[in-house]
Amino acid sequence: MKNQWRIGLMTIMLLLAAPFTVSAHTALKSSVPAGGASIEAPLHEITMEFNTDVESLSTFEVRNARNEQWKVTGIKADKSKLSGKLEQTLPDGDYTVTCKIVGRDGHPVENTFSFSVKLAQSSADAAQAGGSAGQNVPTSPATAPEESGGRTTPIVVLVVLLAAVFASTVLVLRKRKGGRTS
Ligand SMILES: [Cu+2]
Repeated sequence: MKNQWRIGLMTIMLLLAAPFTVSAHTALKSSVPAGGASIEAPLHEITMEFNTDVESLSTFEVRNARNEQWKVTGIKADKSKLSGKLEQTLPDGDYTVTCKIVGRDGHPVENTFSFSVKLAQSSADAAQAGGSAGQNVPTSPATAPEESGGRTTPIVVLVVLLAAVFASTVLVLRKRKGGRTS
């Protein structure tokens, strides 16, 4: 019987190790502007911070609600940061940033976040003057599936497994206390 417990515990330990390898993937930690933010001042740069270093192949794109792509220049990866400059001031509207990064482990990962622009009236006029001059740079068709739920699954699995480990430990201790040899 003792061996069975040992094998059971070892299996659980191995299963516990699995979620950690999954969560080691590079993921978006924070951004400027933040996801869901409403921007009131003209935006010149977008910066993303990841939980690991990112490779220089990493890139991102900005699209408005009509899926029109806005030009971003000077995209660069610096350690765990990815940034790029906006060539034109974004006029009022909703925007989605899709970053395609290559993490430290070489895995390509895609992250998406959205923000909206609501400029004050005076600067909005200036933005429109600059923005209407050919902002659309359609380079590739929109095939950016969102991958938002990817990180929650390992956590759920982890919690369930921790509960299982706890339960089995309690059972073992109880059996030992009772002095029974099952
Ligand atoms: Cu990975």
